Amino acid sequence: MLRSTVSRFASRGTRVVTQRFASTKTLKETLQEVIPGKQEQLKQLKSEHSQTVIGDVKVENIIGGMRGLKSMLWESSVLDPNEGIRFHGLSIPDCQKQLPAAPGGKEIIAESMFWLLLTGNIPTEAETRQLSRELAEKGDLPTYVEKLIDGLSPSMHPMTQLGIGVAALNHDSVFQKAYETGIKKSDYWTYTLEDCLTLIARLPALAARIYRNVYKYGAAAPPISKDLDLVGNYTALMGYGADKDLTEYLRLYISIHGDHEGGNASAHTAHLVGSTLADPYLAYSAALFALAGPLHGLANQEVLRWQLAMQKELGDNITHQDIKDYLWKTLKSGQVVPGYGHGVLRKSDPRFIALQEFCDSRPELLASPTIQLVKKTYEVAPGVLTEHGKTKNPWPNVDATSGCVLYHYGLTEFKYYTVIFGVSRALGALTQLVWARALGLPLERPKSVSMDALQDLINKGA
Ligand code: CMX
Repeated sequence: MLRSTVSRFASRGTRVVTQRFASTKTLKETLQEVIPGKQEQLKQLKSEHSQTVIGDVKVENIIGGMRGLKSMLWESSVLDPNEGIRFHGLSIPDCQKQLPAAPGGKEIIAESMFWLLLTGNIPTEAETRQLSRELAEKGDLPTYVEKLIDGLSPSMHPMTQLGIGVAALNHDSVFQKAYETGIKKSDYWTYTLEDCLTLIARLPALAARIYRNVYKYGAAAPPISKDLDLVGNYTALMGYGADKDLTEYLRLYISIHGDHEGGNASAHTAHLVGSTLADPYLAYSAALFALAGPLHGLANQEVLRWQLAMQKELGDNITHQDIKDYLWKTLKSGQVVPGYGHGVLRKSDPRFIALQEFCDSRPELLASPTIQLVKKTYEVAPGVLTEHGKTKNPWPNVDATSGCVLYHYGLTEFKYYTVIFGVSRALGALTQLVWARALGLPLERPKSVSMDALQDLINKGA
């Protein structure tokens, strides 16, 4: 049974009527129940342990990009170097078993992952459907953003366009407007949550519009369907709605790539910018520009570029020795092998493994020359990178395969791949933004030192 509620945060006079499944709690109501416990936990940590020492700061932390330095709170996930990511303690296989899928689908969907990240609870089927519906109802882009995006040059990188579009959406930020009118600190999170939901809801329409403008001569997209989940709508808006396998792949990819604790460049940027009380649109657009760097989110397009160049140079029937030689050629020319290595992980990335298992369950993917090359490279690259001796982690990360599967499915425009990552990472980065406001986390402001100041500290034996 459905009943209707009108969101009190409906922006710009638009009445957003959310269909609610009777007896089902909304995401906000669930979160409201969880917040007091976490606030109490933080209060206790502050009052009882503020001065407890949990580690040292070494010179290598300061000059080495703060690797390994435990210096920020991040509630939704923790990354273990050997086990990989866990979302509120759940591994990717746990999530695959427990989180609701789309009707008729098998893979995790963004809504169930977002619910888990935000509340720490597994949503029911009905809660997941209700959230899908709420997002679909909020998913249309305002006309001013459509016009802005349509006015950008198709030759501008899709990630630049995505960042611009997300920043422009802040025109309707309910947090910003409420802040201007003077709201209580304890209410920050409710307005932030409303903005985060609207932003997640609008990302598919924005990202798909960019895709159509850049690659399909601005062809019109179908309307958002109230009966589809977020990713179902995203593929439909891009023009791939009929491809059920691609949609299932993207559901999995977008869910498991949504959060990777807080220190990675995009998540950390969202947290840093959000800590100034910038609204979620501004915080997440900043994160997207961090994601656009080749050592981070752009790696998925780089992997494919590298693989295709290898395929072109080596032709058919590529042997392990051919790949070995090609890897050495890459390394000797001073380049990194894209898709391998990681700032924290020290084993094969479980996200890589989950995507490989998706391929293993589909004969047509196993027969794809691109996927076969990913598999063969995996058999050779860790040995070569170990012999090369530089990287601390010779194993593949998620990007070693993510773009190659998209390529097989006909989504061949690899400059677009990081945009899909950008749709995904919103799940984790925006979750933390809500929690940062609910917990009243302060403005981030670490101490920097010059090399002379560092030398002085060393001399003093500090
Ligand atoms: N190929 C060649 N050299 C590599 C390498 C790779 N795949 N990975 C690391 N190295 C090198 C580093 O460049 C560094 O060299 P220098 O000492 O000359 O600077 C050295 O090995 C040590 O690096 P590290 O401590 O093992 O790794 P970092 O934490 O510095 O970097 C990462 C991590 C991901 C940037 C790096 O492994 C890399 O550039 N990989 C390829 C790009 C890639 O796949 N990025 C996707 C990351 C996934 C994500 O964003 O989530």
